[in-house]
Amino acid sequence: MKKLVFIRHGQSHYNLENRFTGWKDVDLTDEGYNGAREAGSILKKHGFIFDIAHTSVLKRAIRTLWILLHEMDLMWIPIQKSWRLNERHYGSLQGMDKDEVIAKFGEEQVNEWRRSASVRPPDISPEEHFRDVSDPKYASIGKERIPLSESLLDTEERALVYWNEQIVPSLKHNQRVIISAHGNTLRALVKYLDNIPDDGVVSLNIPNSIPLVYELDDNLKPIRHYYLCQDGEIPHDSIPLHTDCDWMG
Ligand code: DG2
Repeated sequence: MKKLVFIRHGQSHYNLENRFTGWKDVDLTDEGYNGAREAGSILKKHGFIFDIAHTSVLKRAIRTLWILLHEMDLMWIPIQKSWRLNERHYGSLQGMDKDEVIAKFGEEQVNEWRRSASVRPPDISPEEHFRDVSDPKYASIGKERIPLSESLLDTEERALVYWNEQIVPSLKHNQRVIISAHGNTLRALVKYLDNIPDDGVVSLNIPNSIPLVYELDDNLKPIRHYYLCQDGEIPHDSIPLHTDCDWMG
């Protein structure tokens, strides 16, 4: 049996300010730091050890991983970073206040942009796109591959390339793997692993800083999965968004 741990980064400044983030490279808040520390301490308490870590090229996910590995005294393990694990590109919504966007476009439209599988938010402006294209983080991707906006399915497609090329070989070699990523990248990977149909992902949310453990068989099919909290294991679909494990009482 193989174990894989997903973690969504700790609270970011845009999470706190209720803004769409996507590829905007914002850092963690103090609460985000604490959440990452707590996640590392819970994993350590439950005896988890990792051989390799994968993350995006965005600092909220990288820093979460650093803090968590520091807490576990595992800073020495290799860390691989890829834009393919970046958050979904939120197009021109990036940086905007979520409530203001709802007031402008209506709840139904915004829900479709946020939670449907195939609907893309409106494209990023040419000026902002130029900023992405000129960012050294993305120099190796090729200009034409840098998105103007992405649906969840677009995100799933590019994340699965990384899954198949990098994560599957790690798991097949019995390496213990942790992936520090983002709300929608993790929704996309969970959708793939659990074979969730497109219309089943609408209500799927991944909370910040709570380790999500997948136990996989030799063919990498999920046996079971759960969130890991101070109090123990909680079924993976039972944690509402924007909460921590204390809700259990
Ligand atoms: C959030 C997710 O991503 O937002 O891009 O705004 O995980 O990097 O904080 P993250 C964003 P929603 O899809 O929940 O609106």
